[in-house]
Amino acid sequence: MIDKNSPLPIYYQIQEWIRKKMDDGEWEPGDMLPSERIFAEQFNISRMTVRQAITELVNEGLLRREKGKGTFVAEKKLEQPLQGLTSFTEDMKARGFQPGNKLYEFRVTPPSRDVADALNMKKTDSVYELERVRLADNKPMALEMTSIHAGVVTNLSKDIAQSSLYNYIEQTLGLTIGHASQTLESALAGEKEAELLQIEAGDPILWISRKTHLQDGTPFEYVRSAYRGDRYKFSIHLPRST
Ligand code: 16G
Repeated sequence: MIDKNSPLPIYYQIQEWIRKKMDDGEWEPGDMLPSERIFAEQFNISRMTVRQAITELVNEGLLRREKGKGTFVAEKKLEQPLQGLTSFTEDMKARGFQPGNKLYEFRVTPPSRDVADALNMKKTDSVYELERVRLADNKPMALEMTSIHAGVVTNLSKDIAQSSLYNYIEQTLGLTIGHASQTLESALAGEKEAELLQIEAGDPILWISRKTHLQDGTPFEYVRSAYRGDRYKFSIHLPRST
């Protein structure tokens, strides 16, 4: 399988061999790879070469290393379209995952200056501040820090924050969610994001900030969400504009 006379570098041939095992479904997400030693013996090559091949696939996100355990086939990333104003609960259900929430923070406070600016609020108004880790089939996908205008979205409770906010706004309060604007920024997880998302500090994350309005234009939500870089890729449809 490894051709030492080939112009293709050996580490690259190992990578192609691993990719094929994954494409053929022989190795599935969660499966543990043989150790570097076994690989090296099997192909009669150095462990350094094996490590180089594997490290690149880890960097690509196809494999993941767990300290003290080994190297595993990574979960497939979830593809999230960027157009369309949907909620986390809707997105997960549409994919057949069980949506979940871990609520870390729930409080009512005066708005910070940023939030007051974003939501056109006065200093004397109140916001609900929620900190939630969003789960799919019990696995952490994103950390959301949400500020909700308490004068617009009324009577929010911990129970509601533990299920779907948008469902409450639309079905219970009878309000119509209209449009949102978002920005995306790549970053590395700090200690807090790492702990809550069950990743390592320094792992890649994507910050998405969303400001959401009701149909009549009233802004009601300002959210900052950290998405796990190993769980998400984002797609967008681009009609040609002239
Ligand atoms: C999404 C939205 C977030 C919204 C939440 C409501 C982004 C970046 N964020 O996660 O703004 O608050 O859905 O979800 O898309 P829920 O109805 O399940 O609580």
